[in-house]
Amino acid sequence: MYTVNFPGLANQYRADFPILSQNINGHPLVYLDNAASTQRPTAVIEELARYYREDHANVHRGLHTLSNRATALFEKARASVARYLNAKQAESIVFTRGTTEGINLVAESWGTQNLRRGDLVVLTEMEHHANLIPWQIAARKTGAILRFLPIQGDTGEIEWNELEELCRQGNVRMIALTHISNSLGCINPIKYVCQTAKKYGAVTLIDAAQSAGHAPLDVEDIGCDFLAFSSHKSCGPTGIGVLYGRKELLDSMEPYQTGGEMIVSVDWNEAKWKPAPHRFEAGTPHIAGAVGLAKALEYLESIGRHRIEESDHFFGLAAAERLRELPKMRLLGPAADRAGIVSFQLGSIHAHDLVAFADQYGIALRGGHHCNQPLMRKLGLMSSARASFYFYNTEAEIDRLVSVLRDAAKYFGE
Ligand code: ALA
Repeated sequence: MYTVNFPGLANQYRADFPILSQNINGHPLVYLDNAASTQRPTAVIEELARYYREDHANVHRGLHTLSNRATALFEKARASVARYLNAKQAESIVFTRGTTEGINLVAESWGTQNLRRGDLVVLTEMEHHANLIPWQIAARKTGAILRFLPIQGDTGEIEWNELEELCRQGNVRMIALTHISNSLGCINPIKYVCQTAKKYGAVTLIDAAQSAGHAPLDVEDIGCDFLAFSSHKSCGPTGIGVLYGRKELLDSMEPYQTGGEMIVSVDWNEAKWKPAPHRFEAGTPHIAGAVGLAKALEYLESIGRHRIEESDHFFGLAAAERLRELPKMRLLGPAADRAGIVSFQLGSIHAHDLVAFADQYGIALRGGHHCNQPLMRKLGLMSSARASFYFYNTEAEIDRLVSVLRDAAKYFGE
């Protein structure tokens, strides 16, 4: 039926997600809001409970057995994340609250220390607010200038050779971009961007919020300086995320927050910081979150990230193919190489109305500007509706989505 084949991971793994087997508003739940947050498998839910039941104490402080056990688990989680990203050292992994905090940390600490008046920070027009506003603030504080690689209409494609042009012309110090766009579903050529940046001595930051739980990521191969992602979009707990940074860069940066456990020594008027990652982890961290995240990454690896990537590819293409059948459908994002994220505008129906209509039939979509206000404005939209898929979704759920949207079009007179 489709030009791509259903990889069928749901047959094997859907049962691992207890939340999916419920009715919403009298209909079986069709969860298509995975770009906002994925669901958790039983293995992660149970690991969190087990940690609190058996191993919890504060980390890096106590000398007692429980504290040592919690510390060992927390540091083991760091090592697991490093392995997952193929980082050379566990010390390159900073635990944060999520992608947003990771990018804020870099923009504030690296940015305000290194950017000078007239330096360029290059972003794309499809950045999430979390990879835009921190740079606006860093630019305001330092006199640096933001430049945006433009997208080409609804497909979101970018002329990547413009990056090299920019690098040739100006003093580009930082290139920060998303790997997978949360609203367009484009997959950006991050390795090419990092290679170009290196040629011109620019530092790179990858927003991997939409890719870390969906595709293989190898920071050595990509060649990035920083990469941030969130656990809750990768089957792990909320409230925890990861910032990968090249160790020498992290060690050259001032702390983002200060307080307990990030210091070597403190006097009344001054303090000395620990090396990275601990200088960036002031206060009691989200220990259970780190333990749960390690379990989530183990779970994803047991499925195979290539298989998840292939599954996303199927859903992105198949959903786009089917949605195109609907009259007055305006689809956003690229035609071919796309992730499992499909945003659209159906006639003149407001995205919020569409989401509310779909919810009555148990379908969870997102509608709004997706934290991409300037992008939506450029596309001439106030908002869009978005279906975002994961490996536990089924082909039948695409059918259900299309059928409910058909009914919505009738209901709203389109
Ligand atoms: N960044 C998340 C999304 O795109 C919340 O929905």
